[in-house]
Amino acid sequence: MSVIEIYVVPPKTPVAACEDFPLTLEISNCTTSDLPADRLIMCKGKYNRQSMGQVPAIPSNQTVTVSVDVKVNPAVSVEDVPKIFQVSYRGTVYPVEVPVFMFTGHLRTFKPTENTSSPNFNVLLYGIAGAAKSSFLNSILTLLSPKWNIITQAASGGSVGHVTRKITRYSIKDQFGVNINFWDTWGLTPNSYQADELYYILSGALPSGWDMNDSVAKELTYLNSQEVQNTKQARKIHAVIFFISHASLSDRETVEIIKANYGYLQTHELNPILVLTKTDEVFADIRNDPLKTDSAAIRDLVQKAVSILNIPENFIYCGINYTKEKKKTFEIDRANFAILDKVLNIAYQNGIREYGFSGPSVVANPAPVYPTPAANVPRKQAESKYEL
Ligand SMILES: Nc1nc2c(ncn2[C@@H]2O[C@H](COP(=O)(O)OP(=O)(O)OP(=O)(O)O)[C@@H](O)[C@H]2O)c(=O)[nH]1
Ligand SMILES: [Mg+2]
Repeated sequence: MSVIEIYVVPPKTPVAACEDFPLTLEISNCTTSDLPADRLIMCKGKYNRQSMGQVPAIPSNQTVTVSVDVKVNPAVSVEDVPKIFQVSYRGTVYPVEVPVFMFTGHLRTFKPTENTSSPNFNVLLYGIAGAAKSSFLNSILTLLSPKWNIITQAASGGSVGHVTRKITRYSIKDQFGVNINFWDTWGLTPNSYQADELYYILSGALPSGWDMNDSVAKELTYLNSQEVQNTKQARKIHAVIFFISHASLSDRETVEIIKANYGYLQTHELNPILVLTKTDEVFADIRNDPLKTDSAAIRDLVQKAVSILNIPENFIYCGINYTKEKKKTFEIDRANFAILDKVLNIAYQNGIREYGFSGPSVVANPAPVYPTPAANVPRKQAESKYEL
C-alpha cells in the first residue's frame, strides 16, 4: 500500500517545452507518523538534469505543495518531452506523470511579423480525400486543451466521398491562444480541384465557407468586391500540411496526384510537411508511440514517400489521430505536438522569406488557464454564407 503519494499540480499556464521551469508537486503523507523536513531530487533523464527541492515537515495525513526547478538539457526538442518525471524522496523513487499540454507554452509566442499583414499564421490542411485532415485538426484541438477529453469539432469519417465539403477556418487563437488559423479543406481526388482552387486558396482569395461546388467564375463579382479584397492578405496561406494515407503510396493514379500537388506547393515555396496517415493499419504498435518510426514496416513507407517526392525525412511525419479513444494519451499528443511545432516554425520562416523581418516577431499570448473557456463557441451568424 502506498503511504506517500506525489502528484504534479499542472501549472496555470503551460511552460515552454525546452526551457527550465518550476514544477509544482503535491506530496501527501498517508502514514500515521509525521515526516521531518527533507530534500527531494528530480532524477536526471534524457530531457532534464538532476535538480533538488526542499520539502517541509509533513504531519500525518497532511499534504504539502512544493516547487522544484526542472533543469532542461541543452539541445532537447519537443519530441523529447517526457511522460514521466522520476522524483526521489526519502529513499523511494516516485514516477510523476505530466500532460503534453503542459509543455505547449512556447507555441503561443509565435506571431507573424508586422509586414505579413496577417495577425495569425494560416496553415492549410490539404491532401488526399479521407486521409485524416479533419481528424488531425481534432487531435490538435485535443492536444491544446487543458482537459483530458477528446475534442471533435470537425466532422470526420471520410472514406468514400467527401466528408469535408467546404473550406473551413478554425481560429486556434480564439480558443487556445496560439496564433494559427487552420484551414480544413475537401480532399484531393482525380476530379476535385480542377478549377485552380488551390491557387485561389493559397492567395487568400476564397473565404471560409467556400463550397467545393462553388464556382470562382460565377462568384467573380463577390470575390472582386472591396470587402473580400481588403481581407485577402489575412487569409493568405503561410504553411501547408499535406496528408496522404499510406495506401496512396501503392496506387499509381494517386501517386501522380500527390506528386503534382506537392510539387505545386513546393513551387510556391511553402515547404509543405508530409503527414503519412493510418500507418497503424500496417503496423499497429505505432499507435503506442507515433514518434517511434524505426520499425521495418514504417521505415519502408517513409522511404517510399522520400523517393516519390524527393524530400528529406525530417519533413515526413506519421500522423496518428484519436479515433476511438475517450481520453487523450501522452504519446499521440506528443507526436501531434511535434507536427504543430514544426509547422509553426515553417510558417514563421516562410513569412520572413516572403515579407522580410519587421517589428516584434514574438508575443506572449495569454495561454488558457484551467479550466479552459468553452471550446465550442458558436460561430456568429453572418449574412453571407461565407466568413471573411
Ligand atoms: N487507422 C486510422 N484511421 C484514422 C486515423 N485518423 C483518422 N482515421 C480515420 O480516417 C477516416 C477519414 O478521416 P477524416 O478526418 O474524415 O479524413 P479527411 O481527410 O478529413 O476526409 P475528407 O474531408 O473527406 O477529405 C475516418 O474514418 C477516421 O476515423 C488514424 O490515425 N488511424
Ligand atoms: Mg475532412
